[in-house]
Amino acid sequence: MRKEAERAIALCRAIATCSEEPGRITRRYLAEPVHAVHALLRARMAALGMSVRVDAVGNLRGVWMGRPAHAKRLLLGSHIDTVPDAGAFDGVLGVALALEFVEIARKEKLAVNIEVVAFSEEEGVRFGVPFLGSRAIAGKFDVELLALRGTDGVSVEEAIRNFGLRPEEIAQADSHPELDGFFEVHIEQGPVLESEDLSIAVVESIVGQTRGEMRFAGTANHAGTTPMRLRHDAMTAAAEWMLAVEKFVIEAKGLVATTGKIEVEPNAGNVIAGRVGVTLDLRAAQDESRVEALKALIGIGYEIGKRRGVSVEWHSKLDQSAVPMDERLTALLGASLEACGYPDRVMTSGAGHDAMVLAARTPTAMLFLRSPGGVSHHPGENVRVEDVEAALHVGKDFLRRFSSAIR
Ligand code: HGY
Ligand code: MN
Ligand code: MN
Repeated sequence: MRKEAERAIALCRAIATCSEEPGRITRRYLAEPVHAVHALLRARMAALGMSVRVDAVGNLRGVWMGRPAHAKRLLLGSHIDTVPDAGAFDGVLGVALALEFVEIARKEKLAVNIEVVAFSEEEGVRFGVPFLGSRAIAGKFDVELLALRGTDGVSVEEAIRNFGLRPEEIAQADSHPELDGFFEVHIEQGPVLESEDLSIAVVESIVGQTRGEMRFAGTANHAGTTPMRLRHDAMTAAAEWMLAVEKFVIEAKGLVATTGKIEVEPNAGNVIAGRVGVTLDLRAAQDESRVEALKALIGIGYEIGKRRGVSVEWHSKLDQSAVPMDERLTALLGASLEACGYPDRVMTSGAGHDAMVLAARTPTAMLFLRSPGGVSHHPGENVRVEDVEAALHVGKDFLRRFSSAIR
């Protein structure tokens, strides 16, 4: 499988050149370079004899009906949007491998029909809310999302129309109950597999996540004439809260929290900050501890605000429960690891994935590949060709088991 593995990595590297920013990989939801990504994937899908369409939220979808319509239908794929200054493999590798699995299904004449999806939006970078692509396929796209606006003032609806799509057709993106399963292959994006010198692992569950913004409103004023004791500085209130978040979460165990983005008004060096917005990304395997921690962190924000004469408001953007993968499908995947001679390592995903949305619609399983250096959401993100080969061997065995398992 070395040739197929190298071909999948080459496709990821080719897609990495499609970026909004020269010299680094940034590809947000329905940005202009996504058209070039679709062109690369369409060419590969056409060569595989797949029928291809782009649905109303921008998911590129290729269907290989290699078997009679009554045969089982498996959805494969991952996302093609990225964070700013990303690596070449987060999401994209899952799409490249999905296309290799179609090639394998054709050669092996497997009794399974396959739909490959390149999800249009998983990261939530452009509009602050993730999983827009997979929500539509899972029939969970809330039309209120169309009104969300990015920092450039463009709404989701306008972004969809600007890309040449029609938001009124979103309901047709729904996969309906035809699906018999969804299988996503993804890099681990963390240090676990590398620390154990393992190529691959089965994902048993995906942690829950809260995303939102804590907004601090103080009093903008002159940096030189305003005595320290008379200030209501939104920036130092936010800074105190960010450090309090870090301290709380380190002591709480089982949680991770990130305050990764800050917006300041008027954002000038000689003006005391009047307004500051800080994002919070809070995750835990147990939903209860995440919800409890969020309550405590909001309370700490209010206490800091009261003491500093700064008003504080929490704005929630996502409250995603932890999601277990499908037991039966995951057992099949575990059997494939064993059959291919790989240790049956099972783990929880600290990263969110489209699989957590599709799991509400169809039995879902995920396979992880080692992340060399444990690096992701960074240009240093990489994969080892032998780990990609391992994923292809195991995926091929999994396809065989899936297509022959009774419905
Ligand atoms: O942020 C995440 O968990 C994923 O990489 N979208
Ligand atoms: Mn990501
Ligand atoms: Mn991802």
